[in-house]
Amino acid sequence: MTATDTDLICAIATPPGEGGIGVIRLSGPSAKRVAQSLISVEMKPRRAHYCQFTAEEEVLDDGLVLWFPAPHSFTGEDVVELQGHGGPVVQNEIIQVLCRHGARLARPGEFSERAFLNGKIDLVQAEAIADLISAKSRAAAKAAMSSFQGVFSAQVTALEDQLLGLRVAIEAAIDFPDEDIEILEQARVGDTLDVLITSTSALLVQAEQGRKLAQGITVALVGKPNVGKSSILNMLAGEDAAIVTDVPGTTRDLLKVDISVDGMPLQLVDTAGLRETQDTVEMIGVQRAREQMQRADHVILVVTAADVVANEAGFLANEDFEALLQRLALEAVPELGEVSAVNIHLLVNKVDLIDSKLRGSHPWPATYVSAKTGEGLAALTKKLVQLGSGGIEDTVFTARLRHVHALEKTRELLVQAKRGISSGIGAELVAEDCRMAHQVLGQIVGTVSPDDLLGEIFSSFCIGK
Ligand SMILES: Nc1nc2c(ncn2[C@@H]2O[C@H](COP(=O)(O)OP(=O)(O)OP(=O)(O)O)[C@@H](O)[C@H]2O)c(=O)[nH]1
Ligand SMILES: [Mg+2]
Repeated sequence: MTATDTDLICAIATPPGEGGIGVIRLSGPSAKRVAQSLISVEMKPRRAHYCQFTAEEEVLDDGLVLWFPAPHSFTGEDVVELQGHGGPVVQNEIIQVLCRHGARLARPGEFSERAFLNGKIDLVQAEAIADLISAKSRAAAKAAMSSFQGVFSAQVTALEDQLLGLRVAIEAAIDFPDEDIEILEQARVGDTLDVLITSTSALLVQAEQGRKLAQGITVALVGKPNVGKSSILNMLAGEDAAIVTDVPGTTRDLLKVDISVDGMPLQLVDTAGLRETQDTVEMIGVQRAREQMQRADHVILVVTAADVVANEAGFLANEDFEALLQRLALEAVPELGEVSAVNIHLLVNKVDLIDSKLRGSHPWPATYVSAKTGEGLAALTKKLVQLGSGGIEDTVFTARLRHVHALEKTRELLVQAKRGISSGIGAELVAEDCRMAHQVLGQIVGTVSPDDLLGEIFSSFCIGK
């Protein structure tokens, strides 16, 4: 699609249902002419006119009409807003009249897509609008506003500029093919690459935080069958979302539940208990649980108090916590290899089943709960808030997974280019890595944006935005 594909689109821009005011938006070259067919006042640019909206001499509604002539509008096209009463029947009737006069219903996000195609905003800013609308906390709304104002885009663009400068230096070196590597060295290409790799890594850390803030983190509950994973999910969700029975292997599939802790969006994922099984369905469930363990932002490894209480003396004292965590995690997912204790947290459930005098001494930084009695729920909630808000106070802007992936790929290509220089592979290959890095980076703000990428981004928007 190009910016010239501009037929007239219309949509109800306010939320569905009844409201004091309902806004209908029109965008396209014929917006003014088509809107004019409903009203008798002659619209002036950027002025609010109070008038009646009529069709075939019948008054449908009354309210304000505003005309924003191109290019000074949200989409960069002629835009008209009809601000009438917020009733679904009356608004749909007006939409039908507009469609009879040549408008068509906008697809989700089509107004923002046009704003992007007409150069009013870049892709990151367009996504920030959607993030601002769906923000679940004040911190998320504030960070989305920063992205909309271009804070993230400016940093990406600065990287793009540096990368462009580097590519120019490399291409210049290629003009002297006999001595290209020496010339790359002279042009200090390696040093510039180091700087770029460091800046990309720093931006990646910020983008990852921004993603967690905007989209919430994913926390997977994993462990052996019957340890109480589903019971814990139900306790946190405040409803019986998952089936709980005393039969090991009850949960077969992933169950995702969105919860909010202290205003922080968080997705909990219940998983099938990990064990060797011949049951085909359970086997697939166990495989999914293992995949989820690698994909989630944080993993809560659930064990029962009985697993960690050795004897009357209390909790296993002779096993170092880190070692215990490694052992349990490796039992769960052998292919994980060395695990990062940062992302795996131990939850000891069923503490109600052990002698109360043993409960006081908790030797490890684990969370101790009973899904049956609710003991330890406050500590678990506190733990989740801690996981969800890790570093959030430093989060400057919102970002999305696709931005994070693009930055990771960019860094990978830059590292590859740097290795290429060190091993003397030839300037052409270094140039190619840098070209690809530049292209991947360009996808973030939309300097390079294949149509399918745009379709994917804008289809997640609400109608009328
Ligand atoms: N006494 C006690 N029983 C519990 C507790 N949590 C769960 N249970 C019981 O343990 C059994 C298994 O609970 P689930 O929540 O289904 O366990 P799960 O880990 O999801 O099991 P799978 O889905 O089979 O992997 C049920 O009978 C629960 O009622 C607890 O804190 N204390
Ligand atoms: Mg279960």
